[in-house]
Amino acid sequence: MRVFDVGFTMNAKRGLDDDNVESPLRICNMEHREQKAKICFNFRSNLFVLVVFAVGLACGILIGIYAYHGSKNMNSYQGQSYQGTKLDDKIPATSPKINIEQCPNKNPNNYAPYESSLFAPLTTKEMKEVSEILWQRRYITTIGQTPSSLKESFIVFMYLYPPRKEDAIKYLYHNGMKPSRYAKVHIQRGAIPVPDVMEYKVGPLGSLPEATIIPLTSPGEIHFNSRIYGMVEENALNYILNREMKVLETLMRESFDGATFPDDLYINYQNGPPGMTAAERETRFIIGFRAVEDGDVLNFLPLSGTVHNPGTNVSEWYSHSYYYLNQGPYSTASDLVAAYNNNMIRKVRLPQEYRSKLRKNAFPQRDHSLPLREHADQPGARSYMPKGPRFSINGTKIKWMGWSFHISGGQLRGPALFDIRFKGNQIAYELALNDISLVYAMDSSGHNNIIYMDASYGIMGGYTPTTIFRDVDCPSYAAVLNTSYWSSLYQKAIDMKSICVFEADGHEALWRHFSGNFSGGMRNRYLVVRVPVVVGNYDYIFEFQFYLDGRLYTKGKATGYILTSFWDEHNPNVGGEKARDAFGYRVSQYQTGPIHDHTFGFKVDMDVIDSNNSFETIHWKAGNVYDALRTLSNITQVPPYFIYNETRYLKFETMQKEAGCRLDYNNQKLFVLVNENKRNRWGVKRGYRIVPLTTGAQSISEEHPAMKALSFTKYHMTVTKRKEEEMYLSSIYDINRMDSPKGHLDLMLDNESIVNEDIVNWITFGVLHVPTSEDFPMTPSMESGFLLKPFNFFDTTPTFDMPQYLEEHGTSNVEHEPAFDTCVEPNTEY
Ligand SMILES: *[C@@H]1O[C@H](CO)[C@@H](O)[C@H](O)[C@H]1NC(C)=O
Ligand SMILES: *[C@@H]1O[C@H](CO)[C@@H](O)[C@H](O)[C@H]1NC(C)=O
Ligand SMILES: *[C@@H]1O[C@H](CO)[C@@H](O)[C@H](O)[C@H]1NC(C)=O
Ligand SMILES: *[C@@H]1O[C@H](CO)[C@@H](O)[C@H](O)[C@H]1NC(C)=O
Ligand SMILES: *[C@@H]1O[C@H](CO)[C@@H](O)[C@H](O)[C@H]1NC(C)=O
Ligand SMILES: *[C@@H]1O[C@H](CO)[C@@H](O)[C@H](O)[C@H]1NC(C)=O
Ligand SMILES: *[C@@H]1O[C@H](CO)[C@@H](O)[C@H](O)[C@H]1NC(C)=O
Ligand SMILES: *[C@@H]1O[C@H](CO)[C@@H](O)[C@H](O)[C@H]1NC(C)=O
Ligand SMILES: [Cu+2]
Repeated sequence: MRVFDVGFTMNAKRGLDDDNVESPLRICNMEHREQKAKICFNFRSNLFVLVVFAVGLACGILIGIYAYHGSKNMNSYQGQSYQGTKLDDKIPATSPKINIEQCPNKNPNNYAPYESSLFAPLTTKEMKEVSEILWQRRYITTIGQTPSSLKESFIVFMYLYPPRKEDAIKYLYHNGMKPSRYAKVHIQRGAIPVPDVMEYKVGPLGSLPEATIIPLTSPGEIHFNSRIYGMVEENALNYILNREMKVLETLMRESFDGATFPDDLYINYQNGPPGMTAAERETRFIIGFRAVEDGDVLNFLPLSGTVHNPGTNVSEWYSHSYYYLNQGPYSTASDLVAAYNNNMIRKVRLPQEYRSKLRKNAFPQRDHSLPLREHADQPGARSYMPKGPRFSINGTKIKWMGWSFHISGGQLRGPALFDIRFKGNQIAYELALNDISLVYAMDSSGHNNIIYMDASYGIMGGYTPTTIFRDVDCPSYAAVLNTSYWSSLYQKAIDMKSICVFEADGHEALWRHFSGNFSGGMRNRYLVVRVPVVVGNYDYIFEFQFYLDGRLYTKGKATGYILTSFWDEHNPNVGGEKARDAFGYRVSQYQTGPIHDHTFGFKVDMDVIDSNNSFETIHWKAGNVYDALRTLSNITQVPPYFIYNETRYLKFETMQKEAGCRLDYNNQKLFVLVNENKRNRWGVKRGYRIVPLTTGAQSISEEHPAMKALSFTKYHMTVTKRKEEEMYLSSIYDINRMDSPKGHLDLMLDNESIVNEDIVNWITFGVLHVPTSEDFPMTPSMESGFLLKPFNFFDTTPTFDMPQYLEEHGTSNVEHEPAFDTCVEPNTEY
């Protein structure tokens, strides 16, 4: 688990003048440009340069011009005559030099081993160490191989157990000792007489003989039947259902265009929760076409059932509650087949040749029968770094333009950042994704009431590994960090390219002003940490954007395949229009897109300057002037200069006790973390504002059986006093033990004081997803998030320590960004 570099080739230097800007430009502005660009990018020797000099010359100029961000040459590129502006006349001081040199490709990474970082995700090496400790001490029966049955004990998950905050702060700020690294390990213990699931803390890492194994749960506390689904269980379920599939063979062939199991059909088990109590294990399944991939969720069929599968003894498992086209339940597959054969139930016949079209309908490939859009055969706009990266990576510590922070995270909860500082100030100790919940609604026997809590599957690699797609997820000049996850299937750590870091050009002004006396502005550039992950059908993209003015955006985006439900136009619950049902729209020939939400839960442990903070809710009010003034003074008369008796005003409130808050557009509030003991130059308490950018809110009631497990979704923001043991806002087991949840957010709300305390804000945001035909087969990404924004934190606009653009009219007072030579975007590979 290391950081991948941004590529490192020093290329032949080719200086060129910019005399012939216009004509070579036109040469390159043709269909073949892409091909030529490749030749240019691949310059590796002077000989080659000579051979293709002419092509290179034209192309190099083009690339230089194309990428140059001044407006001058962009205008000629557009074929318009160039109209000089004052801006261009002043910056840069020398006219841009066009050459075909590759941009300096300084590596931002110093390759310090992750293990040296306090917060780094657990590395492959460390996971190996942890597994060896556990194997040696016979905590597990499965050693280094795929577990073959639930009767074995094996390691299910493994990730960093972060240091205690107190110890970390001592080390980071007060020359304290460096805290050791520990792993958190989940072990499914099928091999013991009363099977269960245990959690352990293992470490210190790197000290093999001395390492200790500390149980974090007591035996039996996590019921074996609350276990997380995995391949071992799926294989056992398949084993149980294989013989039933034989019973259903004819029914399936007749109904589903000749399809057979397992060649054309597969059994999907991800239809949780598995029962209402911790002791229950009832696994619903539904049949789907294997059209585009093994876990195809776009082509479910109206055939479902349930497997009773508690414990480890597969001989005691059985299937029941079979449904066909929502007709049932039938206790066995044979009962269903009997009803089918006696024509006692309504039947479905998918049209002949239907199966042959499935892949075409669902595979996300360019449709070559459609004409390309105009100019779509030309490459799109690109960015590059003229003098190499302005950020650095040391282990997992990132620094950029006054910001510094550590990247962390793990396979279950996904990405996290620690010790975020801006201009030497503490801003946040931890900013971490904790969970993603989805509550589905649909009219389908196998699928209704599905609830997913994605941390239970593993957000960063546990369930589905991920990789960065170069030039799609991030620009090609991004640096990529690898992280590892523990594969419970193979019982070893697996490395993946999971995080990219780059400076982005926002192509806009961060601020600007034009007046008679001056023109001034600053181009908005920001650092991006982006983490695309995959959880089954959905891909999520998490993103942290660090701005020059101290703002920090956190975003969650959802894309990928929607989960569909079978469209049955003769379903009596479908209305007359035959185009939608109560739970969504028909989106394809035999598919509906059932409604659901994607709700992201983050832990945001801000430390505004230090950890003694208070939470202010500032009410954005409107009312009469008298009431407004009375909020802070004792006036008895409204002053005469108010020309209206109604005004807006602020009402300041310091939240005293732990509580959850919901956004309410009719009673708007600002949420601000302040440090009561630190004031800015103007006497105002220094703070950071939390701005939710959400569009979703929980609508299901507190009585819903899953609402305890999902209690973080009740609020947009929950404020609690920080406690080491209140690590996450949900427990990965709670959705599998809805009657006895043990680790959800509501349990933290015990009325403690949050004034001048170390406070955690649990922030919930998300999107309500009503899939439409545009989401089939592929959902373009939807986003939501929140913003942390300095709020009287600085004495003045905090960007005047950066180069910027300014021209004081009628004087020689001029400022500009650093000058640069145009260069060719490096051909980075990652
Ligand atoms: C598994 O269940 C079967 C059927 O009830 C029983 O005969 C067998 O003894 C059980 N095996 C174990 C190891 O308990
Ligand atoms: C990288 O971080 C380590 C501490 O983890 C520190 O000792 C080292 O000096 C750092 N290197 C650079 C180049 O900053
Ligand atoms: C990152 O992970 C990828 C995928 O496993 C691997 O091919 C690559 O070598 C890793 N890179 C580093 C620097 O470890
Ligand atoms: C603004 O510019 C005008 C015209 O150049 C000049 O007369 C005036 O003094 C300037 N004002 C200030 C405040 O600099
Ligand atoms: C926080 O406040 C407590 C008591 O009010 C005080 O003892 C402690 O030193 C403060 N911590 C910081 C970092 O200021
Ligand atoms: C308002 O009046 C009360 C009683 O007269 C007094 O105690 C208090 O200090 C006054 N508050 C302000 C803000 O003037
Ligand atoms: C403004 O409204 C308040 C509340 O309705 C009322 O008491 C007050 O007399 C009004 N003042 C004026 C100047 O109308
Ligand atoms: C919280 O504490 C206050 C007093 O500090 C008390 O009035 C209130 O009932 C308590 N609420 C709960 C839910 O315990
Ligand atoms: Cu969705």
